[in-house]
Amino acid sequence: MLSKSIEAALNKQIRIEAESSQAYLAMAIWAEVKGLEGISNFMYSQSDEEREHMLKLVKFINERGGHAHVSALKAPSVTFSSYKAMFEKLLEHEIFVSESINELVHISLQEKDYATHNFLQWYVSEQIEEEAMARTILDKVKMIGDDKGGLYLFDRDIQQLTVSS
Ligand code: OFO
Repeated sequence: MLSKSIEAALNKQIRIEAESSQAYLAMAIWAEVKGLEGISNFMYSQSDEEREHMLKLVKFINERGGHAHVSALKAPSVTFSSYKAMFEKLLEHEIFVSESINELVHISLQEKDYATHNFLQWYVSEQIEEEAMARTILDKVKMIGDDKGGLYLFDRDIQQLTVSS
């Protein structure tokens, strides 16, 4: 059985994962409108993954006798000054999510809720992967600079980058 405070903290994380999904959907749409098809497809699948992360939390809360909540979401940014700015925002967001997961892990230990602690380890690993991926992408973007040919190849190749969900 989940304690009320753990249930509330997990529900907060549901909102954060849902907001991540919306933020990445907005990025996918922006990239699509700009004709960056590969980047757009990549962001659509990142958005889907964030929804999976949200659903995993929903199931966990309900299975442990809690009640998962769907709440109002903060509107994401829908335009970006450049695709580099968009990926900077992606890394910034992943760092924010990692901090939120770390805080959850901390609460679960404080309350000696080892089942929740164990469940959260999947999110800890996922965040390591996603932050690393966002950094790799940004390194490539910086290398490309204003080279149009480089952007063309990057847009084609980014579709091969995936993060396991
Ligand atoms: Fe939910 O995985 Fe990153 O944000």
